[in-house]
Amino acid sequence: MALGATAGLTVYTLAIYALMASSPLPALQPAPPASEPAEPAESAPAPSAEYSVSPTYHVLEASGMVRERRTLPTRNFTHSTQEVFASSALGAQPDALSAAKEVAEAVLSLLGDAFLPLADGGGTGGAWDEPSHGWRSDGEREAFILMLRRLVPGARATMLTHPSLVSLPDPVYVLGDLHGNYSDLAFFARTFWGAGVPMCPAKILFLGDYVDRGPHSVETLAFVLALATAYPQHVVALRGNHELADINGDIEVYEDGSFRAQCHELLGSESRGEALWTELNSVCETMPLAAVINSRIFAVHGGIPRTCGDDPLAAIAALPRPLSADAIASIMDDTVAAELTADSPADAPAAGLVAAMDLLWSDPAEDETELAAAPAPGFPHGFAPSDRGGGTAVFGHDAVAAFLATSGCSHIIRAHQAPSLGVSYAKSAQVITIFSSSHYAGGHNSAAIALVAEGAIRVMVTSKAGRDGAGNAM
Ligand SMILES: [Mn+2]
Repeated sequence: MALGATAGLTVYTLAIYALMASSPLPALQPAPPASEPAEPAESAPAPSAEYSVSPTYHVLEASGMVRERRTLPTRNFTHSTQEVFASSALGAQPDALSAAKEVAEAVLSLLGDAFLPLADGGGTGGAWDEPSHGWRSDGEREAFILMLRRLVPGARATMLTHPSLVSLPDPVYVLGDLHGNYSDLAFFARTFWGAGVPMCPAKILFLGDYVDRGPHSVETLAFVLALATAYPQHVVALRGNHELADINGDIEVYEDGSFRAQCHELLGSESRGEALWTELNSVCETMPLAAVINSRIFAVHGGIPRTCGDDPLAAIAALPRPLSADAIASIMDDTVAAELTADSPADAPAAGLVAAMDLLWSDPAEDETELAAAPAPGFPHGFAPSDRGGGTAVFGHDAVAAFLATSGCSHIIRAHQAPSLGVSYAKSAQVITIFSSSHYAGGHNSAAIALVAEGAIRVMVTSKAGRDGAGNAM
């Protein structure tokens, strides 16, 4: 495959106004003239030989969530139409996953109907870590908790229907860290799939870090899990390093922003909260670890792995799940990770755990000279220890070039860091960082979303105007 023929992949950055969801979006800039003829899509899907008509239709509520599904009336249909319905893929869905879909839609309906924006909440002028939304009634909050707990087995089963490396065709919306920022997630949902996921032609790929830091970890994770469970063909939720129980359980570090503390708070008691926290972490252990869009765009929370040898995509696809947080934590020690990977990283014992750690934790190196000057045991050429510690890595130009060459990919989209514009470009713009939670940790950063479509990676960012770190309108 011709790596050089990707000049058509262009990147746009547009500012949109986060607080003005109803205003029309600015038009995309016209594409620059291509310097060479566009290469035909490498894996253009074969035209579908036959279409079926969905036997159900969706009734939406005002916020775009599915309120109910109705079956089309049958009396006006011909016999052949009925046969199409009977043979549709929907009808072939296994019962357990079908039941999970119903529960997931109930979770989404409760969030859409009863978890409502506060008049002076974070999204409209409150401080970054203060609630932007609230439950309309205790009864509805309890119903949500009940349905969320009921969702856990189906969410796990649905996650495990995906391989560890998910392949997606474009178009795909890609969102980075959300960190309990329900307000920004709701904004993106309204703006980009406001008519409901089933009517959105693009797939939706979340890059992890749904919990911690922001005020609504439980509801944010619930929204993403429910979307991914209700629409597994449309929505994929990857795991981030905050989907590790030793991180999201650390109340000492994250205090009120801790996912675990927020479970305690939402459920009104530590013991009830612990049960929900444990159950939701059991779903996190089943989340896929990376994705590849059109076999060309590698998408992951942190970065590329140091131990994957000559066929990194196959090695990532082979990573086992469920993958316990304890297993990853067991190697997160500078000396342990170094010993595991010292001689021949791809053959090292627990190379898979090191790969998983890198997928969740690594960053592009900021300083290439430092990277080249400081070889360290356990870090192959192109990699170096990260300031994050615990054996985590940063990767440089050479590591990116090797990964792209062996994987056949042209770009890497990842999250995990909070650029002030919501997006940043590294390693000759081959590594693109997307962060989808504005005002992160009291800062002034914008939130971003990427669209991979039509041979381009387009990025939109929310306006930095709106509120400052102290919650004042700007
Ligand atoms: Mn992260």
